[in-house]
Amino acid sequence: MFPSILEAYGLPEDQCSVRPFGTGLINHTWKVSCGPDEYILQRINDAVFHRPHLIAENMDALAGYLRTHHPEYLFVQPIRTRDGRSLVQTSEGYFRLAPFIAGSYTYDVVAAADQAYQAARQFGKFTRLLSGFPIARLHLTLPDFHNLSLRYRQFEEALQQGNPTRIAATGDYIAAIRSFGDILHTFEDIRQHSGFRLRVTHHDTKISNVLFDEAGKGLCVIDLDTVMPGYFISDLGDMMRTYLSPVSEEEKDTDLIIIREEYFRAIVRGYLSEMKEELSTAEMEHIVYAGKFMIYMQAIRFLTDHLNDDRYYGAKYEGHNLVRAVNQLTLLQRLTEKEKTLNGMVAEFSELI
Ligand code: GN1
Ligand code: MG
Repeated sequence: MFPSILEAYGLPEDQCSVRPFGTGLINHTWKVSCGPDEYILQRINDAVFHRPHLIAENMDALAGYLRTHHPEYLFVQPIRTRDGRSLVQTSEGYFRLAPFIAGSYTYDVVAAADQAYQAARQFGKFTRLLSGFPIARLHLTLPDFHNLSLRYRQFEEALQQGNPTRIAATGDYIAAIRSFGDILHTFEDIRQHSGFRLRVTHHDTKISNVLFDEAGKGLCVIDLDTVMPGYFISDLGDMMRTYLSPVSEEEKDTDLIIIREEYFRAIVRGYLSEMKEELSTAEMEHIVYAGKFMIYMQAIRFLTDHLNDDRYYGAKYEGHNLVRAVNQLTLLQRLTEKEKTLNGMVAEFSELI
């Protein structure tokens, strides 16, 4: 499949090597090296993104805005094919190519609080720089992606139509999801609340979506497929979900799941260093909620997928998505236990920053 793609970009196939890169669950990524020139090639999962061209149009619109208003921002834009297309469609799916930024690094796990700080700053900066962008121009590449109400409904549907054996065996976890229903109700209030604004939101703020320089400073954010109008709780919350615990959503040993307070501080400090002026009082009051919201939604999504025989995320072993769901439920429990302490920390630095 690669020769025809490389050819579309005018890259000499015999001088290029292609190897797998990164760990995403949805898209496939490769690093392409052609002598000194390096690129990132991605196949867009069109079972998830039904209209890949919408992603390309969003990229163009954001790039245009940033070029005019913030020309100094490093925006990693896909390269055009020789005949001007931003995507290559083959029998294997849709592909796009972007330059690999020389001297940039990505991390798969957050190994120091400063990385969390740097990443949070970059995601905050991205939203802030685009605060004047006409949000209605962004296509919804995944409609209802972070709509918790819909995710909850899909969970309830899975309870009706999913795998009966799995449903019967997971009663405790189903009950646990139900017991956190207040998170859903708060989300429903947020959607009606005039103090919550829809902004340009990344929607996938894991650490591997930030480029760092050699000295460990954040450079920019990447993987912009899910950039859509959204609430700040999505981006801030997904950082909490993925940076607070020393172990990832894949960990089976729930004893290892803990909330690292210094990472919480780093995330909030980094994010507010860019976003403090943007957020309303009501939004500032929902900083810890952001983490609960995203962890809860991910627990629901993993459990739903388990009940639906893993049709969305796939599974590398029997019960994989159940392991992930239990992991996320544990993380949610641990965060909830610390809620008071964390709220106290937020109150402290909202005065300081
Ligand atoms: C998916 O593909 P990846 O790993 O970037 C998912 C996210 C989940 C994440 C959980 C389009 O992201 O929403 O949080 O898995 N993306 C999509 O690991 O569903
Ligand atoms: Mg992603």
